[in-house]
This record gives sequence, structure tokens and C-alpha cells, in this order.
Amino acid sequence: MTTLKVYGVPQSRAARTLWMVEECGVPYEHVATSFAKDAKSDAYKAINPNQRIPAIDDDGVIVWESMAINLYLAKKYGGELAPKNPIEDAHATQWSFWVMTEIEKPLLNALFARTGMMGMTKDEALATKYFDEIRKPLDVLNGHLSKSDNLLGKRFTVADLNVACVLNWASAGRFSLAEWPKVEAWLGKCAARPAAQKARAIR
Ligand SMILES: N[C@@H](CCC(=O)N[C@@H](CS)C(=O)NCC(=O)O)C(=O)O
Repeated sequence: MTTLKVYGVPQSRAARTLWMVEECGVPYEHVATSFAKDAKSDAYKAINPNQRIPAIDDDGVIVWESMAINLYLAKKYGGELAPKNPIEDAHATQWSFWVMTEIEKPLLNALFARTGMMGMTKDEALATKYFDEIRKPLDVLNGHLSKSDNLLGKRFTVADLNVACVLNWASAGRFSLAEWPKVEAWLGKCAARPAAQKARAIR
């Protein structure tokens, strides 16, 4: 019996959760909660009082915040995707916080400014200004990936998934990452994973 529910339409940050559950190979029910309407209902408020997506209900355990959800799913169902010791755990947390604080907001703003999504006026100068804010963090990531195949070492883990799912917005906005060749190559490998492709197909 499926006890894991994933809330959120795939055209949202819920795509991260869907990628993770596909990696875990765990049975789940996808509740395609829209952020504009369904997430504002009283019923959903009981799942996520912030009224945002994604959220999960794992047999009564409710978790919201996309990075926290993925770290939880990795540890519970992820096998090799999970941190194996406190050091890996610290580094998985580090990279997850890093991508949310250093990359997510400017990259999303750059995407909106370039594409006019979410009602924004297309403004290429603004898109460039926002993208410029992530150049330094991209240098940091490129430097790390020059010494390591993946973020925690040889194998692909939740740290890679959490960082890659945010950086995927660069291709959605047609921002070239060619200046950061290690990042570009690593991101390509992440996106080619069967679970990532399966999650994308849900759209
Ligand atoms: N920090 C949260 C952000 C969640 C979030 O903002 N989700 C958007 C959809 S991608 C949402 O629900 N927006 C509705 C709103 O802000 O009212 C996370 O990573 O889970």
C-alpha cells in the first residue's frame, strides 16, 4: 500500500521531490497540488501551513521545504543517495543550504526576467544583472567539481540532486554555463539519470 504522498504540480519546486522519489524507487502517490489555487485551501494548510509546494506526507510524517524533504527521503529510502556518516551529512546539508542561499533566488529572478514568466516584464539587462550574482558561487562549485566527480565524492547523492535541481533553471532560461565546464558536465550527467528523465516526463 502506498503511504507516501507528494504534493505539488511538477511545474514547480515539486519537480525536485519527484526526482528524488524516482531516484529512491519508492512507491508514492502524486497529488498534483497547484500553487496558485489548491495550496491556498484550508485542507492543504493542514499539510503545509506556509501554503506552498512541495510537501510530503509519509505515513503521517509531514515535511515541507524542498531541500529538507529530499534530505529526509534520501536518509529514509535513498540507499547510496544518503549521507553515510556525519561528515557526509554535514556536507550534504552544506551544499543544500548553499544552493538555496547563494543561487536559488538570483537564478529564479534571472529566469523570470529573461522569459517573462510569472507575469514579469522581459528585461534582458535585468536578467544579466541577476545572473551575474551567481558567477562567484558558480566559480566555487566549478572549483569543487575540479577535484571531485560529485559533491560528496565519487557517487551521486542527495547533495548533487539538491544542487542540480536548482541549477537546472539555467537551461530553462538559456543561460550558458560554458564558463564553468565542470559544472556544465556534471549537470549534464545529473540530468541524464533515468530517474531525472522519469520525473521530467511527469510534466
Ligand atoms: N523554500 C520553499 C519554497 C516553496 C515555494 O515557494 N513554492 C512555490 C512553487 S515553486 C509556491 O508554492 N508558491 C506559492 C506561493 O508562494 O504562494 C521550498 O523550497 O520548498
